[in-house]
Amino acid sequence: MIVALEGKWQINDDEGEYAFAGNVPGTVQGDLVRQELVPHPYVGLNEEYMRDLENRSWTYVKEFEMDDLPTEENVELVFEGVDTLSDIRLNGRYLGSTEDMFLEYRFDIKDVLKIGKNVLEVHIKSPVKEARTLERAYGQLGAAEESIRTYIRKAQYSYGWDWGIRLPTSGIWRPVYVESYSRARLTGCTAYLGEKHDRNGMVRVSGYIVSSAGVGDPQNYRVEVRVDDAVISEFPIERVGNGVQFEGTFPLENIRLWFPNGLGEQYLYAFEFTLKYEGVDVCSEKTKVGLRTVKLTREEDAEGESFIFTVNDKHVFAKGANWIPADSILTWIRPEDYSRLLHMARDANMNMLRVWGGGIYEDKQFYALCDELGIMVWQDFMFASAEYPDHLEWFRRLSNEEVRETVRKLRYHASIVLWCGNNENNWGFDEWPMMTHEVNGEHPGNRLYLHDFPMICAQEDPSRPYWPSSPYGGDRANSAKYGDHHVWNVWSAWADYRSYGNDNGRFISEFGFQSAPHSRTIDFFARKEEQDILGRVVLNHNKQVDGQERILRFINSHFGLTTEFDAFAYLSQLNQAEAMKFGVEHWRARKYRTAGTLYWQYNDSWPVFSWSSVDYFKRPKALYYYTKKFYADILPIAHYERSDRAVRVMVVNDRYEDKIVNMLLEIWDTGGKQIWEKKYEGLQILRDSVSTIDIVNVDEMPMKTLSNMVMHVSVRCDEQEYENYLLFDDFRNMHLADPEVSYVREGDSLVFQCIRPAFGVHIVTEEECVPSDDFFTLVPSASKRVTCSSNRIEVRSLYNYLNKAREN
Ligand code: BMA
Repeated sequence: MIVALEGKWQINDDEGEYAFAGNVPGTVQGDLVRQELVPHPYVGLNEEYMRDLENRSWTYVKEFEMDDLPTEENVELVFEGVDTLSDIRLNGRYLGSTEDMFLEYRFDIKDVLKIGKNVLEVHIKSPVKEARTLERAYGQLGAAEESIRTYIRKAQYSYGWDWGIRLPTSGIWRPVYVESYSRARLTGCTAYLGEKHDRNGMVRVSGYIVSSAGVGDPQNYRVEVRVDDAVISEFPIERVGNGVQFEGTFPLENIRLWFPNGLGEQYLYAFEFTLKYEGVDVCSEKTKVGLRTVKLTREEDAEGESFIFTVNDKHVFAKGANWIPADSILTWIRPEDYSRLLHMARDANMNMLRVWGGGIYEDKQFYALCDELGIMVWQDFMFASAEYPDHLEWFRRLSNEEVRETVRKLRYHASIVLWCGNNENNWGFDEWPMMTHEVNGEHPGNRLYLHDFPMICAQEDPSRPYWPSSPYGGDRANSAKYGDHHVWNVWSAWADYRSYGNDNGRFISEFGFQSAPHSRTIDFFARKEEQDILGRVVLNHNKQVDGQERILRFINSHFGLTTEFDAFAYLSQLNQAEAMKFGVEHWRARKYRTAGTLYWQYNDSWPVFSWSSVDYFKRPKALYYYTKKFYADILPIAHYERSDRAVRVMVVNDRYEDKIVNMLLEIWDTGGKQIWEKKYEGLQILRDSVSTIDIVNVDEMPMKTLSNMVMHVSVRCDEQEYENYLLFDDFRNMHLADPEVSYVREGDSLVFQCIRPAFGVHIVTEEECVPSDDFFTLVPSASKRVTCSSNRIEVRSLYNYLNKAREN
């Protein structure tokens, strides 16, 4: 039986200044904002009002009535997540404390619960004061951003990040309830594919049996497993170490495998695990499980060592991005937010997201959706860009407990393809000046990533690989020759995106470029008069030191000087999209020598100028639309090799099928004249590879200068058009003429055409609406169909914005 304790709780701070009824699940900060007791921290400069709250401690009180007491022998109070350090009392009796926001806490309350009124009290300590005290006691460790964060097992980004507001929340962020049950319950049930031959294979199952009253003699229990409603078998349970568990193996025929998006279906078997005591059902757990195998293929080769995800014995080029928490106030994330963001990722042809180590282990709904949508998850453990005090026994124990529980809880998800020890800590040990401490000859934290976590993963979950860090591999963690690689010379170290062309990393797990959010999102946090590139409000909404300065620097290199705000915002997005396109094309053309690109970052946690492709309100930026194209499974690429004065025309085919395609290659000048064209018919592009179609020498073309030319490639495959384009110079050096873009409406579609080549064609809609394409390129020979629900639109392109930028 479950007694939910959600809903309104009474909340007070220790100083007696605040007293209000707040929500559970919820946070103090979230409630105060929603009740307008403090100004919205995402607007203007209001972030600073949050500072006072982070130093306070709070008491959450819930009174609840029990008409009867549960009759079962186990009566537990369950907290699925407390944020973060708390002492818990029921009816005046101290039950215990919480010290990790990612852990579930259970307390035996069989003897504490009463008939009639019960009073539950959770005293939550300031995460800042406590962390400061620990830092004072044990010393400051090297860390990006706020260093005190390393002492507390709380989402690391909440203390502020280079895209994140400082908002260390306090609250009860996941459900709370009383759970009573007889005998025992099941937890961590999982199934995965062992050996496989053709369509048949061995399925392995396992899980734990737990009980606060004691499990008793395991011999009396069995676990029955059903798959898609058919009883498969019953398995005995036994004591192993200090756990009671079941394990079993059974053959399954005609297996429908789970595949990543683009490579096949995402079949999910309905598993049901039923615990039986002397033949009688005790409880059951239902889970949907995709069956697949996954390994990391790492083989020595001429460039170093490969780093390829291999799913069901097929190599997969990982196309995706890095995921951060979808809100800085976690309890504001609704199921529909996860659904929308993950569907958008799938629709942009992504097949992988990396859940980054400075955030959270996401909600179960996140992983369930990734299973359904075929989005592979690279799952970091929550340690990021810092040294961690694993020399303190309590910290090491807590970190291990957190990782063990997380692995048990999430391991049945087919979508998770990798456990990864941390974000950037090992890179920091090797190269960051602030991360040079050593304790007993070891970097703080390293025993966790190199010793403890791999051992826990091997014990709990043989169904996927473990990797110590991102980036990792070789004698330097951020080596380009081994393992995965973060590319931050571009952007962070001020290099231009063309430098991606010199990076031959084996798997690019981070690279990125900043931009403005959608204009409606800017309107949310800045009044029109505050919309100034270097104004205070705008600067407070770009958390990277010199973030705006970089945006300006790169706009200047590619588009020319810009001070007008709207043009700046638009150009920042187009620049970001062009930058990611340039990198992805370079790395996809190296298919499997580079085996994946995860750009930084997919989403935002508040309205901000950042590296994201979809902003906080889930409004797509130019990059989102570019992503759909540069991650398509058929990608034509025209690459200009300056030294050879030749264009190499290639087609990447990620499908596991050979294809026969037609291709059209054209060169247009920006004045609207077609300079050249070549048609290719019946071209064969081989499965899972990159085919070079042609090498075109530009000196053989009938044109005097390359500067004002655009090469347009279009490939027709299975009735679908895949397009791309190549410029020979930066926009700032080109003479753009008015493209005269026009459109006609056909039903709910708009069909666009132009007289002269048009770049970054942008549909500005009066009503909120997400068109199916935006920021696209047009040439006079092609038209473009876009679905768009808004009737009142204005169409602009780069030409208009550049004029605006220059007039100013
Ligand atoms: C990487 C990430 C984050 C950071 C991003 C942008 O280093 O792991 O720490 O937000 O770059 O600087």
